[in-house]
Amino acid sequence: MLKSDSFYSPELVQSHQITVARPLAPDREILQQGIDHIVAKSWYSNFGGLHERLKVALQGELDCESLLLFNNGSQALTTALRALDVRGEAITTPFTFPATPHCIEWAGAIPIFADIDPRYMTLDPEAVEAAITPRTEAIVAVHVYGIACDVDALQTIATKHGLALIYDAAHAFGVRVGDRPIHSYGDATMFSFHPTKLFHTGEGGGLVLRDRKVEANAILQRNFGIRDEVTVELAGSNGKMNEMQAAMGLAVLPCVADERKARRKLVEHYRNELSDCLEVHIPPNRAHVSDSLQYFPVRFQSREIRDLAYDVLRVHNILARRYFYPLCSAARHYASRWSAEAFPVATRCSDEVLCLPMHSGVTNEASFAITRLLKQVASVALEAA
Ligand code: T4K
Repeated sequence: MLKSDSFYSPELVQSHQITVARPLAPDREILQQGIDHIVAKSWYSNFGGLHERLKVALQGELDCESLLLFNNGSQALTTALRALDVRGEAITTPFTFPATPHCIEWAGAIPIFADIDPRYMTLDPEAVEAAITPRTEAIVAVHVYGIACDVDALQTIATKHGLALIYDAAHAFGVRVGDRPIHSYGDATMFSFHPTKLFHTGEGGGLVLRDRKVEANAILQRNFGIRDEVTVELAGSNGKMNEMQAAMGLAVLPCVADERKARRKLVEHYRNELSDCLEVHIPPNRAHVSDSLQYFPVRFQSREIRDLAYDVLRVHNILARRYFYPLCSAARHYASRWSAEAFPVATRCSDEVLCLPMHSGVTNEASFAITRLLKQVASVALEAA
């Protein structure tokens, strides 16, 4: 087996770690103003002025009439499931961050994994339909890497079987399908505002709900079920975004446009340099879906070559990540219910994908080192095959 050491090129070693993600730095002046506001008002959480300002700003940015802010994306997703009263089985993808199935469990429902589409890596509608039982109540689909799911096919299935359709759009901030924003599909869409995301609030999340009654329930769920000083309607959780998070969001939002520009340039570099390297496959996005610029996944022909590429980059101080390996269905908590062979397509994706560093901190030098090293791995791996 090829060893990463044999690819060692001292001149390509980066002087500092190039990580898969780097949080977008806030505008320091706006952040300071936010902190001053919080201290002056002595208002730190529970829907203060900054929370309201961020909500309005994000509604404009994301093109939605109503958006609920949360302390993280996982709370937002769990709240969506609770507000839609999903307690039975919820069909989801094993090719995701563990938060997705965990949220289903936190809401008191049962995650049922189904296989994914080989081209786009999102839930395969046929596999979803095959997984439906009398206990199925929801589909929880993930726009993985910001690649939109087959939204029309999933909606058809959800409507036919009377299921709630919930989207985990943790990776899909600002994505549009044609002229429609991504959250205009399904009953609920969750966004993550974790610092590894294009837009962030330190930790945070957003939730868009189609139905105003469901939204009213989600608002209660987010704040202990409290309606007013003397009325507690239900056993809600604490999902509130606090004022420091909102201050961060207000200071990060104006920087997103420049970050997008830098990421587009990086994507162009990756694409130009890797397009003639057939052993490094760049997964396509669906037609008419805008690029989330969140992750840059590439696929290799086997787990061995992918892991070699991962190791070779590491040796050069470049920390690409194997999102999402291993599959959620293989995690100890879920593995007893699912055989390793149950999801052949997801298994292949999980074995073959490597997410390259994707942020404005990737210098020209680093981006050239990344593509040069990947091409070397690919050509040697090809010879060895
Ligand atoms: N659904 C999906 C599909 C998701 O991907 C996620 C989260 C969720 C739901 C849940 O949303 P949240 O509840 O988190 O809002 C990271 C993130 O922590 C996680 O939010 C994200 N997905 C996942 C894909 O990536 P890890 O375990 O890989 O994080 P970590 O600590 O290894 O960080 C990754 C890289 O980012 C590091 O190499 C360094 C860099 N980094 C990270 C942090 C936190 C920084 O440079 N600065 C930082 O502050 O999960």
